[in-house]
Amino acid sequence: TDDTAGSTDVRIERDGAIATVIIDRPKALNALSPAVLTALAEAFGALAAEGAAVRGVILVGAGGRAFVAGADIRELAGFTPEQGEATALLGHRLAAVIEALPAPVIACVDGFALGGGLELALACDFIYATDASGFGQPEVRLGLIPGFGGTVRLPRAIGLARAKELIYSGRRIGIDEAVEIGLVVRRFPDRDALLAGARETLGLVAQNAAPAVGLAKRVLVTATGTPTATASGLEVEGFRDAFRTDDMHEGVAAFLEKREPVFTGS
Ligand code: CO8
Repeated sequence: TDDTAGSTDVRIERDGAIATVIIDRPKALNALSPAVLTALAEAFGALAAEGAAVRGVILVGAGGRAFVAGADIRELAGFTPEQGEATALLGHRLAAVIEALPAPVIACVDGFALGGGLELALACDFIYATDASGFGQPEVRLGLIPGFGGTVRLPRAIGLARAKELIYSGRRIGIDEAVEIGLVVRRFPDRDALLAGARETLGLVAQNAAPAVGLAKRVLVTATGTPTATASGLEVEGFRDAFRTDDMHEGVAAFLEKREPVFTGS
């Protein structure tokens, strides 16, 4: 494992082609200050710059009590409307960077994922979580609304009616309900099992053709929420682009020759 020092609140650990981005601000339950949002965008930007050398990313909170307990309420308290807007834009920009990364990003939730924390998890490709997790969009309890994709990605993840019920009530749900409604795709008994499970999945991803995984993510991210004809067009373009890659020709040749493919990531 190669540790790369980043900012004090966000750091990247590397294990070969798998990167782990750690939000390490446990005293505030990893709350997203503007500095943390900026550091996260820089971390994901640095991983994107590595291209096919990064095959998967795990996003996790340090401290064992929270993934992220939301925006930093202490900082929000004194904001003007314009500062609120700027912070929401920072969050949306971060989500765009995560979605633009060709490698899959798994949000590994162990503890609270609330408000902006749940929105951050929703900007990842999917969520794995431990039995000790709790989820919610409690913004209306503070007189706020979700500002970092909650009204956009939560309905896409769990359906409009369920998202409305969670956002209007501000209630917190546990792991049983989170799995039942499809917010969490896999549950684990504890943090070690959670991280091992995420690494195992990303290990499978890393065996596949990197350009194909990247194209699949591009289509899934950009097509979601668009009309059927638009989404289908995006899929056709992605399918076409796969034929431009060496790995596609290697993958089909290997199948026909009954051997294992040797992918190069190009
Ligand atoms: N911001 C700042 N500090 C926080 C936050 C937060 N969101 N959450 C917890 N903390 C701090 C507490 O103030 C406390 O600090 P201290 O020890 O100095 O008093 C410490 O973390 C531990 O917290 P608690 O003592 O409250 O721990 P409990 O176990 O009693 O409760 C909870 C844990 C339930 C998670 C509770 O802390 C809580 O409800 N936190 C706030 C959750 C919340 O409302 N989040 C939504 C915030 S609004 C939002 O996210 C808007 C999204 C728009 C984003 C725009 C771009 C980012």
